[in-house]
Amino acid sequence: MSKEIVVSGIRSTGFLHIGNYFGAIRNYIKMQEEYNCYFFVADYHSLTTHPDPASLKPNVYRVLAENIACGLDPEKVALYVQSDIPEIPELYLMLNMMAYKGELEKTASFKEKARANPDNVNAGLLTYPTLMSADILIHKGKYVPVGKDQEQHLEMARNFAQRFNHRYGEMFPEPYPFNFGAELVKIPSLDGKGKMSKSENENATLYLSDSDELIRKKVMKAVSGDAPTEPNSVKPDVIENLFLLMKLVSEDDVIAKFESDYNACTIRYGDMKKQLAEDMVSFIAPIREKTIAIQEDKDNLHKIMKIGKEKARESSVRTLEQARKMMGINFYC
Ligand code: AQP
Repeated sequence: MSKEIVVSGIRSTGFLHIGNYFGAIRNYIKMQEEYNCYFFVADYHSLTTHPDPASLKPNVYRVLAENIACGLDPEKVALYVQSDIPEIPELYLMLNMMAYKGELEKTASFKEKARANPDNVNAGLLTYPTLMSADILIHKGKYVPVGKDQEQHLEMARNFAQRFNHRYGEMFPEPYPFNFGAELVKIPSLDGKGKMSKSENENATLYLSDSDELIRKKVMKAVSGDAPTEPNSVKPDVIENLFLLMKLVSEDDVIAKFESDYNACTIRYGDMKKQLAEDMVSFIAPIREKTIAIQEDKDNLHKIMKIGKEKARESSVRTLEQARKMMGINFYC
């Protein structure tokens, strides 16, 4: 039986963080064993907000290296760079004919980014969901391992797939976000304001490249507030966030101890943060070290990119030919 198809990408807009890891990459690594996986560096998507050529190149290499350092095996998956696949922008153009201005303008991420950068509300930003749909549909992807912030984009991808199928005939499966049956994840920033991010909230985001000292410094500065005064009281959001982070990297008995201290009102947030910092250091340091080694070997990275490109183009060329035919764009036969 043929394996089900998985597609997901990460923008090359900076250093990867534990939100990218626990929201997306952790699932990539699990899924590579049982699914037919296409994972890519979304360099075109970066241009909507980060058009600087000098930083694009190192960012692309680093995202590739960080994915591999986290455990992604380029022999098991197609690991490629988005702009190496010319069929993606062609399908993007086709899907744009089925995407309406009103629905694109209503997308939460568009509204957020347009508000944050009023001088750069470009058409690429508006049509981000159609490019993301093309990324997925070009391989007829069924599952998309992503963080919670991508839920709405996936809903739009399903709409575009349905519209194409309705207008031109059955062609695309409807893609769904995937997290092994669990809720999609959102890793909060350490200041309690929004999510960890590559290009915002840098002091409140834990990057996979942070030094041990920097990790300790950031975690110790995490917002915590006053200790509880009533036993078994409801945790404020910032404390929920600290426990959420602890559940990602700490041992069960450590978490249980701090839970019980919290409920007994004996918790010392300083101690909790110290423990969390050490557990984060143990998690991040090996990935950081591996990334450095992988990044140094450019020849190997080029080889990996080329192999990934070949694998990804095989299915992209097939899909695009089929889409052109169904749309009536096949004049030489
Ligand atoms: N904080 C987060 N928690 C859980 N998942 C997250 N992801 C991002 N931040 C979190 C997931 O990581 C994958 C790659 O994200 P992206 O590069 O495509 O873009 P993004 O969502 O805009 O991520 P950033 O890091 O915040 O980037 P910038 O700063 O460039 O905008 C996605 O699966 C995403 O859900």
